[in-house]
Amino acid sequence: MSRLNSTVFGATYGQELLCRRNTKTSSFDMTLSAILTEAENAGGLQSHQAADSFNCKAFFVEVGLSSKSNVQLPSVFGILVQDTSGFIEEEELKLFLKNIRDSARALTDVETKALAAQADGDGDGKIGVDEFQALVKS
Ligand SMILES: [Ca+2]
Repeated sequence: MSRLNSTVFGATYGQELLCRRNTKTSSFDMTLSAILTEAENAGGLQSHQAADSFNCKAFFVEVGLSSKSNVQLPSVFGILVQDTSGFIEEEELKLFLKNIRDSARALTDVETKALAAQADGDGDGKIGVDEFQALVKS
């Protein structure tokens, strides 16, 4: 089972990286819109517009991520990872909302730290795909 999961993840993630090399912004939008509806996307972002209003559990529910499958979530994770590290690092967490929609704001330092603390289950300073899925589903 875990072998199957990692194969699915590897394929999805590799595909995502390939897309990025071509048309950065449009491939993000295309991938995300295949997973989140426009209404989910807009609704979740709108209620977290004010600085320091970000609540990750509420956000994941509003934006519809908490109801996505364990096959879809690694694709979302791939969009949030800005480099080829395979992990979301603190600087990337800051841009979490912006990666979902360009016009959204960056998280404040306080929000970024709070999100990192919640998401980083093993405390190594970065968020792996398993930690991301656990956070979204928590
Ligand atoms: Ca970690």
